[in-house]
Amino acid sequence: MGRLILVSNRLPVTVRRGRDGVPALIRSSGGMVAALGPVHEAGDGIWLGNIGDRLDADVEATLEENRYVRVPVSSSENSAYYLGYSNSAIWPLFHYLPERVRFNRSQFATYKEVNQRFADRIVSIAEPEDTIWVHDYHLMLLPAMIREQLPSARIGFFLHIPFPSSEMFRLLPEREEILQGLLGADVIGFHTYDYARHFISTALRVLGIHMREGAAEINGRRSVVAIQPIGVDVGSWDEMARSNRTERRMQNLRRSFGDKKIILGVERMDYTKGIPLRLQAFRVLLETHPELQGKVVFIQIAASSRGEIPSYDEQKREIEQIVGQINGDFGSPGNVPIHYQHRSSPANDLAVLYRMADVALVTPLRDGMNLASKEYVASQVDRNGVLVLSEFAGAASELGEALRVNPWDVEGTADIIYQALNMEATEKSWRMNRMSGRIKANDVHRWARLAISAIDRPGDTLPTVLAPEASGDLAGKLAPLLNKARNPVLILDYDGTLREFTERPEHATPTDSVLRLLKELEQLEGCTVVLSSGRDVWTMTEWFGGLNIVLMAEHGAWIRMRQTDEWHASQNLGDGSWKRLVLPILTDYVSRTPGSILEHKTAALVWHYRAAERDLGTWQARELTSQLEEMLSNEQIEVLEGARNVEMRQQGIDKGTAYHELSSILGPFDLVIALGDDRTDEDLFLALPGDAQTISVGDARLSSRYRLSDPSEARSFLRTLLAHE
Ligand code: GDG
Repeated sequence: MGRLILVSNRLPVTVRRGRDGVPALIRSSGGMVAALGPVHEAGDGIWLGNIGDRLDADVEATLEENRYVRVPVSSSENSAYYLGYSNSAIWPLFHYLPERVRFNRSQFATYKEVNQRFADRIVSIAEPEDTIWVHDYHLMLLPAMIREQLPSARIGFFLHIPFPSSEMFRLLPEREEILQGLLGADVIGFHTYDYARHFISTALRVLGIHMREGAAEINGRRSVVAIQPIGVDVGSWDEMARSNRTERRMQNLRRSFGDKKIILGVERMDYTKGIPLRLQAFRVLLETHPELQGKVVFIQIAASSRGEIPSYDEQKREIEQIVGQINGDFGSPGNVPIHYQHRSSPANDLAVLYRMADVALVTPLRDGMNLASKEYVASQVDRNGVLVLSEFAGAASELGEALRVNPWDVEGTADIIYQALNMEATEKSWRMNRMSGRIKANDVHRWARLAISAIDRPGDTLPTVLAPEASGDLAGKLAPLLNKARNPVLILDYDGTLREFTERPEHATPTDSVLRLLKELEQLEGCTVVLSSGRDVWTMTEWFGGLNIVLMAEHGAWIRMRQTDEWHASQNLGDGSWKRLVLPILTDYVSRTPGSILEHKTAALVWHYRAAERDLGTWQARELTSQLEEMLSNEQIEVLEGARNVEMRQQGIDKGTAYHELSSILGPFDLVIALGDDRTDEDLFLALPGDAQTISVGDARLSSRYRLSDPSEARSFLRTLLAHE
């Protein structure tokens, strides 16, 4: 396992000199830094980014000691690359505000130069085993630039902002280049299903690349789209909110505000955050409910950000004007309706406000995720506040118990604020409880762990190219080998190999033609015919019990040698106590993924999503797989992604070990012909001798010698093989 190389536009630290003049590094605030800071500090990895263009030698040395690698960006480059292309073109466009977009070719040229500088620096330090994880819209060309120089590097990319619909994206003059840049990554992560979907349709529309089930093959390599919703450091917000300091501060604030209800807004000053419309909604609230005047106070924190960009400065002036008007119209001595702060507060001061606020107004016009909404929930230790959340924030897809608003509907927002202020305590507490449970289970540390393991995912080490399609006379080629062999074995998988899939597994009963074929194979002189399936004993007996062939159920957990024999359990079969651990999670996935079902087996549990909405099922499967892999890492349990299913099964029970068991009884075999279609068959293919004739059916990337396109081709191959007999 190599090192983790994190890459972001800015390094996550600032340098401050102590009284003794010695430079010290202070960790910056923000979600990504909270997530990755501890990963970086605890590991032996490297973090690359920009931190000003001129540094003293001792500062450079301190950075180096802490494994921070500076990529220098001059201030003129910064204006073109960061303030220009990144924040005056990409940022507004990706937030659906094209009227704010300023495209400029020379700024793009600088963006490209800076990305190339990052790439060259990475290439100069990366080692073959390293995992490179690139962050955000400032570095979208970087994955392909690294790939060009390091073709087999493991590269992940994560976008913190929305990925817009293709209608919006295609306004970008450099649309092809940006997409190609991203597709250089092995995994491209987004916060939500919608952004991932937009990316996939944009890849098709702009580049003509078909991403099937969220993945595309690019120059013989797989690029996968992943949904990775970022979380917050729940533990740390909870601790800050419960601290004695917070208690003391709350008492002080209570003295200033009396029993006024507190409405809170927290964000960077940014036109995407919807502050002016929110203030207008507050005005409408005071107008339509005059009884609230003097009874509520609105605290708006708008930490300064990107002030050098004219549109940010305009936004600041607009907000200040509205605040002035509302305070002028509704305030009186001793009653200031809006407390507005245009500077950053320390995080523990935010925790005080989050804990106290009766209502948090999070009403961005668009937001990739929005961490403030989750920080509010994490700090609501008394469970007596209400979150009002814009439907255009990524967080809305996770925080379903928030009161949802369309921020453009000012009157509607005012109505919802009123509803929030008047909500019953029990309702507040159940809503908050449910959200709190969810954000705790998906905190930022888990996000980082899962995302990093997705980049290193062993699943992706499957062969990256398809086996060559078999020519028409594969049977003609193999028949002489079969005729010559003294003790051959023919191993057949059932679902997806001999028989087409159906929406529900129980509907895939063998057709007459499959049964007829198996009957004929049963007669193959001197050849052991094995039907090796993931199905349970009961189904195998009912469907194939009458055939005199070897049957394997549950991937070899059970074997029946002859028609007249009993089924025998594999020696590796345990007591199944691990199932209790995973059943609650699987039940949750069944309810969150309409159409999916759970299958119980002796040595396995299988979540099937064939009947679920195609892309949703695929992504839920990936999420489930990562969650289970993490959870079961200390158990003797493996998690396998099959053909539209995820299977958890005991280790040591697979088609490969079942083959060895069979071979020790009926072998050695001098010819093996094996047909299969998914990962469970890969176990068999890998266990077979090098000269085995392995055939994959369908388009899964398995280590087979040949490939047939579907079960009907597989059946006709077998029929032709019989005909040559
Ligand atoms: C981008 C995406 C995505 C705010 N004021 C102060 C302060 N903050 C902190 C908050 C929060 C962070 O800034 C803001 O995070 P958001 O997620 O709300 O928004 P962006 O900065 O736009 O972040 C966004 C995020 O990346 C992560 O992927 O969610 O959609 O736009 O943590 O607490 N922190 C301190 N003082 C302040 O006054 N200390």
